[in-house]
Formats: sequence, C-alpha cells, structure tokens
Amino acid sequence: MPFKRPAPLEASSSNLSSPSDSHLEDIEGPSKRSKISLPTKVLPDIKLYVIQAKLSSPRIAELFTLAEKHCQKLCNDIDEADVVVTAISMRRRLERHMSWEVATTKAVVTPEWTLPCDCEETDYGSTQSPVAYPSSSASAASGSPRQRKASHGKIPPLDLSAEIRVEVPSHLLPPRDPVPTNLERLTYTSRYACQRASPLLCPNQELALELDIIRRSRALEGEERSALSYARAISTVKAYPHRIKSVSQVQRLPHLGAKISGLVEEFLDKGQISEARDIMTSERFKTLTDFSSVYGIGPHTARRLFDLGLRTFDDLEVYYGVDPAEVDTELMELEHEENHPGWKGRKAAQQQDDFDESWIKIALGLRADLSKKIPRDEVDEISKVVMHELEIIEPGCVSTIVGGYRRGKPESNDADIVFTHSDGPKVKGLCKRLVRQLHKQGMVSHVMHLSSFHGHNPLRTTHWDSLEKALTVFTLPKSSSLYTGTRRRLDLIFADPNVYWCAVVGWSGSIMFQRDLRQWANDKCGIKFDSSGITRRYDSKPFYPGTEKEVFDLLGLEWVDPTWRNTDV
Ligand code: OXD
Ligand code: MN
Ligand code: MN
Repeated sequence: MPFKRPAPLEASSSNLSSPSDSHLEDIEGPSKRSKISLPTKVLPDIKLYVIQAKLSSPRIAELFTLAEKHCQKLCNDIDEADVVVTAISMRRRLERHMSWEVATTKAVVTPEWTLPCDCEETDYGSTQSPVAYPSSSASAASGSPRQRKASHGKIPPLDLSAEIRVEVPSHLLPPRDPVPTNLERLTYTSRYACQRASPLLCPNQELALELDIIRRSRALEGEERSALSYARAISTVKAYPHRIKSVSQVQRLPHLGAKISGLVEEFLDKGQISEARDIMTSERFKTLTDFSSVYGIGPHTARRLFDLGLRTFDDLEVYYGVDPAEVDTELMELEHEENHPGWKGRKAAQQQDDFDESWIKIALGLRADLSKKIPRDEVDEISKVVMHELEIIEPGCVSTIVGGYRRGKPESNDADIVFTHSDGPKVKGLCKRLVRQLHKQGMVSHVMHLSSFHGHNPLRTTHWDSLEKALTVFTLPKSSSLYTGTRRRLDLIFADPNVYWCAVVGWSGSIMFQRDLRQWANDKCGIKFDSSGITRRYDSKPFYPGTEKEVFDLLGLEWVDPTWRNTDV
C-alpha cells in the first residue's frame, strides 16, 4: 500500500520527497539532499538507509530530519548503505528488506541510535548506541556487520544470534557487578548449609567422595534417612576450609556424629573407607547405579529389575523391548499435562518410580547420548539457541542458566534454564509455545513432561501456579558451530516475573543448599520458600523479591554466590 512520507518536523527537511511504504527506493536520490549540512567530524562517509516498516509517520519524519542534519548521505539503495536504521527486531522480518548476507556487511541499528546525532559534539564511537542486535551474544561464526564496522571504532558491533531488542526491566537482568560473597560472614559451623560457603572442590574432596559412595548406596537401597545423614555430613565436609588432619578438628561440627566421625578417622588413617571400597566392588551397587542412571528408573524400579535377574543395559533393552529405530521416530508428547498420572512433580515421581514405562524405553534408546556430560560452552550455546527461538515467538524474555552450570561445574548432566517476561501474563502458556517452536525447528525431539500453571488451589503444598516446566530432549541445530548431533537433556522452567528470582535460586541448587534454605525459612522466619515463591506461613502473604540477593535478604541470610553453593560432591 502506498505510504505518504509524513510531513517533516522542520522546514529545513522539506526537500525530501515521499518514500514508499517500507523502503527508501522511492525517495528522490541523494543529489536532492546535497544541501544537508553534516557534522563530518562526527560521522565521515556514513551512508544511511531507513527501513520504514514498523516506524510511525512522525518517527520517520524525525529520523529523516536528524539524518538531514547529520548524515552525509541518505541513500536509497540499501546495498549501498553503511548503516541501516530499523525498528524490526526479528531476523525473518528484516530479511524481507535485505538478505541476511547483506545485513552481515552493515551496521544495523535501532532508531534510537540516531538520537545522539542531535548533539554535534557526540562521538559515535563512545555513545551507548542502541543496537538492533545486542553485541553481548555475538556469534563469531556469522561474521557480523557491526563487528566489521566496530573495527574502525564508529559503529557498535552487530550480533546475529540475538534478534530482538525489547526493554527488559533492569531488576530482571543479572546485576551489572556480581554481588561479592562475604566469606567472613559465612560460617562452616552453622547447622544450615545455606549459611556456609561450599566450593566446587574443597580441601577434603577425597573424603567427601568416599562418603558419597556410602550415601549413594543407601539411597539406592531405599534407606532414605541414612542417605540424608550422609548427605548432611558431606555438606559439612564440603564447607570445612582446612585440610582435615585429625578427627578432633571436625568432631564437633554439625552432622558429624559418632558413626561418621569414625569413618573420617578411618579415612585419615588409611586413605579410604572400607565400607565404601566394599560397595564399589559389589555387583549389586554397580547394577543399581547403572540402572538408575536411565531417565525414569528410580531406586525402587532398579532394585526390582535387579531382583528379576537383570544385570546389564543389554538386559534392560531386551526387557523393555527397545528398538533404536523406533526411538528416532518416537513422536514427542505434548499433552503430558500436570494431570498426567506419571507427573507428581519430578522429585515425587522419581521417588515413587511411577514414571510411564514408555519413557524408560525412550531413555534407554537415547542412553548413549544422554549419559554424556555437557561442557559449559555447549550449555551456553543451547541457551543462546533457545533464547533465539523464544525471542521469535515472544520478544523480551530473560533467562538464567541454572543448575550445576551456574555453580561453576565444568560439565553438566543436563541444561537447566529459567525464563520469565516482565509482562507476567505473557508467561502463561509460553513454555508450551516454546517447546512447539523448538520441535518445529527440529531441536526438541522428546518431551518427558510438560506442566502448566495451575489455578489457585489453597490445598497445594507448593506454589504450583507460578511455574511452567518442560523436561525435554534437545539437539543443537546443524547450523551451530558446536553441532555434533548428540542429544541432550534440557529442562525449561518458566516463572512469573514476581517469582523469577525464587525460581533461579531454587533451580541453582545444590540439593542440600536448597533443602536447608527451605528449612531455615521455615524454622527461623515462619516463611515457606521454594522455587515457585515465598509466602509467610501464618497468613499466606506472598513476597516478591526483586533480585536474587533480595531472596537472601528476605530470609535474613548472608548472600552466597552460586559458586559457593556446592554443598554436594
Ligand atoms: C547437572 C546439575 O549436572 O544441575 O546437570 O548439577
Ligand atoms: Mn542439571
Ligand atoms: Mn535438570
């Protein structure tokens, strides 16, 4: 539809004629603008092209006026432009106006970029120029246009991986300067793991690992209380900042009772714990460990399978009738809503071993891939790719990679990402939409579970209505430089913005840290805390922390950086 160029804001720009509705092709050529006076000391030789789509008439007029005032050339051929001004934030839309190949040779900026032009003194190289494609997640492989321009210091680099620029309130972004952990105010003598500083690797790591063998054995045998005692002892060891030389050093620390102190003593004497060594050589432990590593097989099922005489993965494949060809063609399951009988929350389902057996079959087929650890750069890449797709369907979301990655683990079992949007209602249903989008793009092949917001139900023991989750199997696209075809487990968690930071804290782990956070909140504050929110117990009043640190402040706790939350081995 033809579009009349809006009336210029200033008489001086009246020499510009009417452009077409979305391109400058119909504007009279640059010769007509030769009298525009330009601050050449600011932007020498810059040719500007304005894509008019998505811009209002007054905005276009304003841009033209500014361009007249400041730019050497407004060009009518996008191919000739150095700078392309556009309000379009999605790659696909941008590609209606220029090929992506061409875009990668230019600086593509938002209209706001032109505003500093109004100040004659401004040096473009030093302004915080709004860019259509933020540079923070620039894809090196793609050869971005702004990267090229940036080399002569005038124009910010273009990023090809993030495509949307939507204002996100700063409180939903990570703090500019990370909050330092005041280690002196954390104490390894506290009963609560959330008051201790627990590094990824501690000075007594070998001892913690030896105790963890016994813990795992207890858990596999269904001895939950005993397993918890070991987990608590391990978390105490993890936070002890000195090398243990004598048991008297640690005997009085919380959770190290007589039994475990005896094991510590044995370890200090012999460099190992005989019970742990015996466990390691037992066929039962090895088999139960293998079986329970399959997604969907919990300790109870593992024991049942062992009692049936099964010992190897081959045995399992025969038992479950796994056909690798079938796994590849398995349709994803999107209707696994919260009322699915197998879904009682991931933890509960795993404890009760009531996963749908069809998932065990799928997981077995994918075992070779899913058992491989994911390096950090691949977790980053997964997150970038997922954000890219999310921005296509819902611009302006923010996310945090959580789980072991956030605690600094060099390799993770899966990728866990928490998302939100500053406009709360937009979050509802978004998890499912994203899963569909990722499926459409061939990235998500399987969905183990998909849960959506629940209506309010006062009898629920958790704040279920504020989170949506999808537990999926994901493969990076072939276009990614890290593509190997390996399938990965990917957990997507969508939180209402009011509880975003609760979700980030909750999903950052580690397990004992979270457990003690909840315990502390309950014991000391009369507050119920979990990843889906914070409420005061006596009147159910909800609290909405605006930052991650505020979660700690609300609970009266010292801030602990995620890298100090490694309370498990
Ligand atoms: C992991 C974790 O390894 O979250 O995936 O700890
Ligand atoms: Mn994880
Ligand atoms: Mn996970």
